[in-house]
Amino acid sequence: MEQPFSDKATQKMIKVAADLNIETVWDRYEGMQPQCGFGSLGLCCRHCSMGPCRIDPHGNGPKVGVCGADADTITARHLIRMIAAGAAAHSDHGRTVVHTLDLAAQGGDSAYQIKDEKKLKAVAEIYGIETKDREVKDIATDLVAEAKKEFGRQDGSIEIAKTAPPARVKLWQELGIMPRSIDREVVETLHRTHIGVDAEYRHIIRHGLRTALADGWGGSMVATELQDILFGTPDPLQSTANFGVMSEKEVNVIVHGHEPALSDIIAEVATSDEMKKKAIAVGAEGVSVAGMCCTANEILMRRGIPVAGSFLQQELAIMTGVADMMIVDVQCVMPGLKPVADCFHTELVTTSEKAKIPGVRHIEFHEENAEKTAREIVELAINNYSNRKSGDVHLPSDKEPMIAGFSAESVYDFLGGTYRATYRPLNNAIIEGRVRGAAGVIGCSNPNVPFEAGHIQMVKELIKNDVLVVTTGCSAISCAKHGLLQPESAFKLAGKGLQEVCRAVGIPPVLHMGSCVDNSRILRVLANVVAEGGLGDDISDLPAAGAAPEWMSEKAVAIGFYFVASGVYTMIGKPLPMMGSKNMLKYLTDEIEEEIGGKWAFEEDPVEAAHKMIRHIDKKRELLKLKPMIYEQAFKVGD
Ligand code: NFS
Ligand code: SF4
Repeated sequence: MEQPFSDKATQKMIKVAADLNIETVWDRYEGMQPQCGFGSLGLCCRHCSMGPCRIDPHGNGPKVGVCGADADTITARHLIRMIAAGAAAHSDHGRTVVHTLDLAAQGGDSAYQIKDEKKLKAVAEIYGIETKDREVKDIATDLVAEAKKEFGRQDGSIEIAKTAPPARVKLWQELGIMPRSIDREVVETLHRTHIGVDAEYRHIIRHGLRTALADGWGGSMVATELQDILFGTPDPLQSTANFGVMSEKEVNVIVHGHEPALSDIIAEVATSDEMKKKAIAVGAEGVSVAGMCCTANEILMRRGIPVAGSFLQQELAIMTGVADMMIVDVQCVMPGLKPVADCFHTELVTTSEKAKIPGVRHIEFHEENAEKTAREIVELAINNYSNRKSGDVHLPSDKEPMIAGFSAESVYDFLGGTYRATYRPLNNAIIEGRVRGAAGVIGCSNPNVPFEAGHIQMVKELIKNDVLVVTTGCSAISCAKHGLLQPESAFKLAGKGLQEVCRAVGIPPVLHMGSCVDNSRILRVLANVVAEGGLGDDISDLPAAGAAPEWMSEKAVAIGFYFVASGVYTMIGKPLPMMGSKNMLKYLTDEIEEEIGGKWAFEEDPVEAAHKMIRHIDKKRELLKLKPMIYEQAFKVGD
């Protein structure tokens, strides 16, 4: 299909797909056109069987559903169900991590250990757990008990959410949106959106905000913090990204999905001497593991495992002909992988008790026997190596080096130096006008826009204008593939002020902060910057913005809403599916700011979107009465 692919490896693989006549996500997207206008505008409802109903936005058709729900109600209900689904996905991931920490705490022959005791203590203290002179396993056991409550508590509030800036917590309490627990808010969303319950769109969105907060400052944060305890808090490290990370001479195992519990063990087992010997016995030089989507980000951040590609590249990875195995767990795994795998020797394996694909081999993974399952899987991959057909091999050699592994903690160390961990230098750089502000550019890729152009063009425009960028998820993978995660990119692409800061501390102008649940790291950084002082007393005071230029998943909707609820100006490309309601549009992109300090913005042109974010950043600089920027800026407000 006609798409300008800026990434050479993808370009080559798209050609392979066309030559072999194998359908990809882009072909299916094209085949789906024209997509339903009612759905795109958020104007259809299937919440009961008096429907389905659809609202006619312009003509003389119905303006309300059979029950009387209007466009405002229908769009709001639909949106907060998206939030609930996204929050559920992130938080269920978090729940698995709690279970894994439980196993590690119990010790015995568990494959998991507590790798970061310092972080264990720090997180335990958030929950008021005594840490002094206590055994690690006892602290962990208490933490597991507290973490479990975050999911099912009936009254009170999510404890870890109280680590937000005090002014923010107070606002949430006043608005009645302090989340009680993850499950409770998700369930209430489903209840409220059942036929004939909540019909007032602002009231519905209010609860959507609460549900989203239960994700960002709840489930996702628990996932990130506990994963750090288990697998280690990331520190900057080097790695590489794109299809070229796979090797023709090695057995290639691709781990795809989201949860690191399995992939971490796979990475360990696959790189063992024992498996290397087995690989040599079948004629390969060893076993190589590469990640896809957020699983990639998880094992990259802590182990430096290379990244094969992002969401839209999953089918193409199989078409390289060298993927001896692709193991998947949950989320963002396309059922469309199966027909592609059928054309190649790739062994596709599902592993989660929650996710199967018809006709695909299922080897169920449970944390209790992690190592055994990992061995079984890696051996299967090794045995599949001899089935590789040389005529099927189309492996592009393209790959890019990168630095990844930034966390709220490592930003501390980096900017402050080893002896003085602090955010002061970052705050000062903003206050003095070297760094204009900060932006989080995150999220998916979507075939409805030119692949990666949204991420890359936006990020380049931001750093050119001295905006420090943090990135996660598939956006981070796109940045990596385009060389933006290298310190040199500061000299080539960043404005002079940002360049100076990057040079002084040796960081790229774009910091990879992990997977999508790790967006909670960005929340933590924002809270730390507020706490450091000099930039207002709430996140909404900061010269900062967020963006998901190519979003597609419900998780992205949940993330966007928790950023808005945290006081952040949040930009996406294609609008949320609610454009059929003028009231909702006005509310979400304007009036809501008055209530919560953050708001949504939609702009499909990534450069223009970056300019809107910069305008917001400048507005905040002005309100804080910060010094003018030291150096001339490429984009000036008023341009
Ligand atoms: Ni995030 Fe990660 Fe990627 Fe989007 Fe999917 S892999 S959890 S949802 S597509 S960024
Ligand atoms: Fe139609 Fe109302 Fe039922 Fe939705 S809930 S399908 S708008 S009758």
